[in-house]
Amino acid sequence: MEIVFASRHESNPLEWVRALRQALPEHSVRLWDDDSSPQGRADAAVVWAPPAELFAREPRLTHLFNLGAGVDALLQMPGLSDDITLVRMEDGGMAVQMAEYVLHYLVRESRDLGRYAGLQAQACWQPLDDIDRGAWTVGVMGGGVMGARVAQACAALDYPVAVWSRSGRPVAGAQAFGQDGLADFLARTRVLVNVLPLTADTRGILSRAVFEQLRPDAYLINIARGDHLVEADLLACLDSGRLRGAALDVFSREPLPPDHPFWSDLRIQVTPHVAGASLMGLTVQQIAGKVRAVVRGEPITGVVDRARQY
Ligand code: NDP
Ligand code: OXD
Repeated sequence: MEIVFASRHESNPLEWVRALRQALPEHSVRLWDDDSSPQGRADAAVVWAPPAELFAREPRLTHLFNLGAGVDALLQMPGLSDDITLVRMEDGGMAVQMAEYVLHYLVRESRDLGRYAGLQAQACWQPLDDIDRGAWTVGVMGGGVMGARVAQACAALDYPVAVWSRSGRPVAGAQAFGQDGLADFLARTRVLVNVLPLTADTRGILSRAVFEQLRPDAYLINIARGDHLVEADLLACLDSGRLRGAALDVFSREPLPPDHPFWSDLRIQVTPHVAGASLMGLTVQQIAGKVRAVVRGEPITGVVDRARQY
């Protein structure tokens, strides 16, 4: 196979190319070159935010290996032919980081650790109430690779956990809800964690209608995509006291513009889309295994269902 590495995101593309060449010595791996004339020789591309000209310049592509789990942006790219098999990253070291991220904010809120920072500033020695773990049900939207790991991590700390997914597939340590169970899922949730893929069905799902069904004093953690969230509804629900706060890793516009109100809102914790980063070693190993399987004519996992959009 000839494989082109075409990512506008990685700061070290040559390192990725080197790692792919090492893992796939029997194949040809090259770096996308903006200046070169049309090549049209690549069979596969390894991508994250690839250049817009990719499909015009490489019309022979049969496989696109995404460096991330979410394929929403790729699916929007003009020129992406239905004939190309789109393969997403399955974990690649991201799931444990997503779990860490959620645990950080879950523990911070449920243990009132943010308030202790305020008390320290006043040199005030004042123990706050003990945690009532049963009152901090975590509701995870999305029970896939990321959602299941997040749910299991929260359950391992004895938080009650509920997971909502399309199929309602069971997740160890959590109560599973299918698509029809959304109202029941929300009614028991205090900390709402979003790890859904962004699709036509899930865009804007983090809205006032959902927030109003949560338990009182609820907290939102969005680590999936910015377009899941209706920003005005979040601000309105924070103002009304319906929500106590939010941790947001992803935004409709990234980077988040400097004048965006989220930056200075003390009820909101902002991070720059870093909740889970695919790790080079694991990622390259996974892609190399799939390339070899494709060449042998064997089926692979992680193939995106274009109709479902994930
Ligand atoms: P998966 O495909 O493994 O899981 C998706 C889950 O969402 C499945 O459980 C699926 O249900 C469920 N789902 C999809 N559509 C619906 C719907 N309409 N209603 C209810 N449930 C639905 O994806 P991953 O867990 O690997 O990744 C999820 C997302 O996390 C990515 O798409 C990406 O946007 C985001 N992400 C963000 C990162 C960051 O750094 N912030 C890092 C990595 C991922 P079912 O099981 O029934 O199919
Ligand atoms: C992903 C991401 O989808 O990092 O993998 O956002």
